[in-house]
Amino acid sequence: MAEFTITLGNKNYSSWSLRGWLALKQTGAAFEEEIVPLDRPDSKERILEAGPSGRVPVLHHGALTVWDSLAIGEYLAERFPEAGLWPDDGTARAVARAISAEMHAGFAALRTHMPMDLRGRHPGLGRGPGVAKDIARIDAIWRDCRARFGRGGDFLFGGFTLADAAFAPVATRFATYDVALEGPAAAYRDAVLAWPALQDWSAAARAEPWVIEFPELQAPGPARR
Ligand SMILES: N[C@@H](CCC(=O)N[C@@H](CS)C(=O)NCC(=O)O)C(=O)O
Repeated sequence: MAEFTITLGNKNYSSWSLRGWLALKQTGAAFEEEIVPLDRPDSKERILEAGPSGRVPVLHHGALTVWDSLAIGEYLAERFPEAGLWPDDGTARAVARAISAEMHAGFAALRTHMPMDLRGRHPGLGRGPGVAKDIARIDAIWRDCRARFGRGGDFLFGGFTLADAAFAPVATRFATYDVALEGPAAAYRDAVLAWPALQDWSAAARAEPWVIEFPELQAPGPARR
């Protein structure tokens, strides 16, 4: 049995699960996955068997249970310092934590109106109130980090960090909803989408049988224009 087990929601839909899973994948540790399909009659009960918050992802390490993607990332960063989950440089690390926290606590409009649907393509949809402002702020974060800290690689702080895990489900949404980006922001989105771990996750998402219908993506309305 692997040292770690991570409980996840559907890979097509569960953005927080993707963040926790990318962090664990980046450590190189062996792990097992338990998938609990979301939005089904028994989902809550099954998630509560995995962790006390009733939310996924949940990481199990021996007798320890860690819930919440941010806490999972921090735990793994402590356990695997060689994995570079946070930037080495103190200034870069502070900014990486700030933007990860901003993602964790914010961008409600984008998360509400553009639900993650990895294998779906909904060009032009999802433009609900506040989404354009969220997109502009994310575009600014990506450009700023790439310019100030990105010289050592293709990610926000060069190599892949927890900040990239935090924004990975945003990169997939920008592809799903065909959000126009330019220059360094577009290049960064493409680097995230091409990341082998994200490709692995996406392939698994495409193979999943479960479908969740989002009313916002069905009904005609202003968001479709
Ligand atoms: N702050 C949490 C959010 C976790 C979260 O909202 N997960 C969703 C799936 S993406 C969930 O568990 N939904 C099931 C439910 O609320 O019943 C984290 O970062 O892990």
